[in-house]
Amino acid sequence: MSRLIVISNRVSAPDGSHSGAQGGLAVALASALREMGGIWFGWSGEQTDQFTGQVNLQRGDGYTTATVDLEEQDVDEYYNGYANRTLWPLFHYRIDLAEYERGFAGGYQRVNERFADTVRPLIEAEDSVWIQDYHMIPLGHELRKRGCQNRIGFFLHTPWPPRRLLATLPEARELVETLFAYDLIGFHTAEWLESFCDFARLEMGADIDEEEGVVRFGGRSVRVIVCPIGIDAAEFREMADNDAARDTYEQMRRSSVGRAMIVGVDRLDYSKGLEERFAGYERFLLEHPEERKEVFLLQIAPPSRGTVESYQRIRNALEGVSGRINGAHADLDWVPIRYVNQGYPRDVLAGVYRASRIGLVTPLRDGMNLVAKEYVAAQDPEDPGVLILSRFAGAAVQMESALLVNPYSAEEISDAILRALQMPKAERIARWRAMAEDIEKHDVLWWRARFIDALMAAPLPGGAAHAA
Ligand code: ADQ
Repeated sequence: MSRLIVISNRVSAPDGSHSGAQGGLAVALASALREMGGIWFGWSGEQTDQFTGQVNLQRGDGYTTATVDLEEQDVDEYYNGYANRTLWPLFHYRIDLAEYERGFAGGYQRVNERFADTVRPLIEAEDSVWIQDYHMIPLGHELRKRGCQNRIGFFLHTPWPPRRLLATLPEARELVETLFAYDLIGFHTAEWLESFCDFARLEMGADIDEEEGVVRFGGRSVRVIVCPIGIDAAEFREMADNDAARDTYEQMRRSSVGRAMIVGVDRLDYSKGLEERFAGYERFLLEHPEERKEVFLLQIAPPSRGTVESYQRIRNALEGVSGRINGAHADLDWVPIRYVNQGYPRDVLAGVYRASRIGLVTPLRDGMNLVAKEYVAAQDPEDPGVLILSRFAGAAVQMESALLVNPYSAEEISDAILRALQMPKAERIARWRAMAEDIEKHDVLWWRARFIDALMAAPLPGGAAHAA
């Protein structure tokens, strides 16, 4: 039986000792590793003076983690640089924020080579390799160069940008060419997959076989699939009922004093549309003065990627906007926005979701968005809250029973808030049920089974075809 080698920027250890990868994704990958046996490889999160390629192996419950330290320059150029200042904004359609620097591109390439050198000796002949996300696009190609003949799959957790945007990246074509080293590429939605195919066809002259779901280029072919990630729905439902969640629920209910809570939970990231969300909420306060003191917005947004300037800017901007809105509208006994900059355990979040009347999830662009699914999973089936969801989140494809909005439109957000507040219970239940059933069916275990089954079904790569 084939072992699984999972490779991602950060790793989650069976004993929880690495804090890198968390949540549903970590659960799914860990369970796949336990079933198939194998290794989870990635960056340790630590820096070292001189890269040695020395692997820190930790054997645990069912699988092994292998991590490697990087040099400070690696972290600057590969992680903070190319991954988070170049690819992340570009892949989220923000070429205004994307920084194109040869130093970043070089560092990204160097670190991917270092990862390939380090992980290659750990891969045995029968293993299947599953590489995660935009940090590691060229890694499969680097492994092929080092003689790796195994099945290798790649999954992208972000959107894939439209071809005209991607064409602004100086090394776009070289980067996309490296993807043809894979046997399988997975995207969350058909839209991201189509954008990839557009670039391959129109910018590179690749041949698309839509029936087979195969893209051919330069004598190589790669299978492409739509494979939307889910959450661990059963776990989340149970969590929403545990002691911590119930305590939080009671606490939130007490502090709401009869007001309807609108909740937003996001990493503090410009892709999540937080400024636009605050603007939409303020619009609601202005347009519906009679409703004002009947609601409040709780926005939980722990800072992320704080060393990157665009993240410092969005943080400052949000402090300014929330402060201004509170200053303009607050009263002796009411504050319109509670803005909280920290992370909470998942069961506490589940309690918060359950105590709310509205979940406001309005990213400007999101590969999927798991918060929307967690929000639904945490609701009381007898009295569920209403999900307001951006049409530009990958999740919108599967969650059409949410109130879908254009997150750039303050008016649409304001209208949706009013509609959600006035929605009869029967409609709330019907909408919730449709989404909850789908979340249960297409959970994270479904996602990883779909990807791994497709990877196993891919023909074993022929030596010549991959001798790039
Ligand atoms: P993210 O951009 O991180 O993920 P998301 O899908 O919403 O976005 O996942 C965030 C996770 O972090 C959720 O599980 C959520 O519960 C948790 N989280 C958020 N805020 C938190 C807080 N304050 N405290 C504790 N936990 C918090 C990327 C892509 C997404 C894609 C996922 C998975 O950008 O589009 O859905 O990967 O593929």
